[in-house]
Order: sequence, then C-alpha cells, then structure tokens
Amino acid sequence: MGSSSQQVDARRKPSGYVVSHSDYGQLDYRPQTNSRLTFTNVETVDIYFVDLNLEDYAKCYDYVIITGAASTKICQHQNASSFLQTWRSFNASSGFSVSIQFYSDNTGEYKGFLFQYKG
Ligand SMILES: [Ca+2]
Repeated sequence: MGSSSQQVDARRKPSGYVVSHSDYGQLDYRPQTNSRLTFTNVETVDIYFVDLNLEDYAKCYDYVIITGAASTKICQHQNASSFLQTWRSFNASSGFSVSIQFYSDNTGEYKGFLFQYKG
C-alpha cells in the first residue's frame, strides 16, 4: 500500500526516468497504490514507456492516468501496447502541468513501469 505525491519542475530537470514505485525491478508494486507525479513549468511532456506491466484484466483494476490538457487512461488490457517503446506527447493544462497518477486495487500486483520523459 502506498500513497504519494511528488512534483518535478521540468525547467530544472528537463529529462529523466520515472518508476512506478521505489523498488521497481526488485519487487512488484503494492496493492492500493495511489501515487501522483506532477511535472510543472511545462507546455508538453514527451513520455516513452521503456516498460509497462500492470495487472492485465479487461476491467482495468490497475491503471495510469496522464492528465494535462486532456486525460489519458492507460490499461494493460486495452491500450498499454500503444504507449510502450514509443514517444508520446502530452500537452499541459492551462496551469503548465502534466500529472501522472498510478492506481492499483487491493489484489493482483505486477512489475510496474519505467518511463523516460522530456519536458
Ligand atoms: Ca491490482
């Protein structure tokens, strides 16, 4: 179980890598995760998922939502493959931010994700 909220100022840190949880690669993510990372001071954020491995079920119990000018929900069973290993651009909100929220339910944990970003 984990709940966290973090901000990255994209002017100060215009590129980098983000993982779904702190021990990504060693342990699966936790149940009942609700974490949010917000990029600030951006007009667009380009995101490249190196790895994206969430619970694969039609009902989309675990998911990622990327919210800027629009909101994009990523579900393993539905559209995850279209975000994997390709650069995707997300326009910021009017407040110049893009947030990535990761949510997991209380059962069925998987490896998680790793993405590269450019702000
Ligand atoms: Ca789950």
